[in-house]
Amino acid sequence: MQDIIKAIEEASIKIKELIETGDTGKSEQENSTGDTQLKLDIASDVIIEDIFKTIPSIKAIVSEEQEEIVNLNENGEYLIAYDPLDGSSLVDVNLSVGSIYGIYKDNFDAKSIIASVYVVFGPRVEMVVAIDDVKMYRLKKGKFEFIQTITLDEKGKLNAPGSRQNCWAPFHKQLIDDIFNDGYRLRYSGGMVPDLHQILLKGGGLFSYPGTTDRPKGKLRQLFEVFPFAYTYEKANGQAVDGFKRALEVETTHIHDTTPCFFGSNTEINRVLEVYKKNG
Ligand code: AFP
Repeated sequence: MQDIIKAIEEASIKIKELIETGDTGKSEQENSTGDTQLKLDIASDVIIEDIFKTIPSIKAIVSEEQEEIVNLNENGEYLIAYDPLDGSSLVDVNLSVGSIYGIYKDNFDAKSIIASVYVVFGPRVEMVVAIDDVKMYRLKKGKFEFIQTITLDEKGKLNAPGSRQNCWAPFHKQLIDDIFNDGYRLRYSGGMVPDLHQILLKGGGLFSYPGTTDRPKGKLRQLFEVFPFAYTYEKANGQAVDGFKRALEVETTHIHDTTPCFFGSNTEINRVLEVYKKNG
């Protein structure tokens, strides 16, 4: 596993350079769900794949930017699903973005995830590794240095409500309004990595990207985005659900499946479950 963490560190240093100097323009290509790929998406994907190809313990990889699974080493032990540069559309407006990695054993599905890593590219570059607990490292003079172990409080103060509000179910709108009426602060950048990182570091709150009338299955991808952060939030004493059950109990039928998702500290997630079970 340490060879994979080292590989992610190496890729992240190169992606930092790419973000600072690379072309933020659109490419001619589209990804599997018809989104026009940014040149940064493709370039960061190439950086990661080229490095992972040199790691014998990696059996296969799948990227949010690619259609199919890429088999690497028959005798490899681990499967990795990753989002090379999530929120890449925010780079040209100079907002924080990130890379997300889910490390799986035997299958690409929720119950097979055994570790998760995400990297935030913001004013500083920070990597958060979740295996048995959740540890944060910061890039300093070309090296990732341990900073702290992260644990969520029971209750938070931040609310990050995603998706199109005019497509929300009335009971979801009521839930989000009630949470703001209880004094929670709005913190939503449009990049799930910095948004979920902030809630983790500030001790708690709620990030939500529900199913909506325009996207009943949500927008965020199970294997590349939701399951890795669900693993991290659970290891940090928080929760991640789809509104009705643990996100890590969601079934995957296609590698690019999406799911509604809610991440947060226990108080807020229990509130979501209560409202969704009553209304959903
Ligand atoms: P992009 O990668 O297309 O910028 O989307 C970012 C993202 O996947 C995730 O990081 C955000 O939380 C979410 O989508 C933002 O979606 P909305 O723009 O619908 O709020």
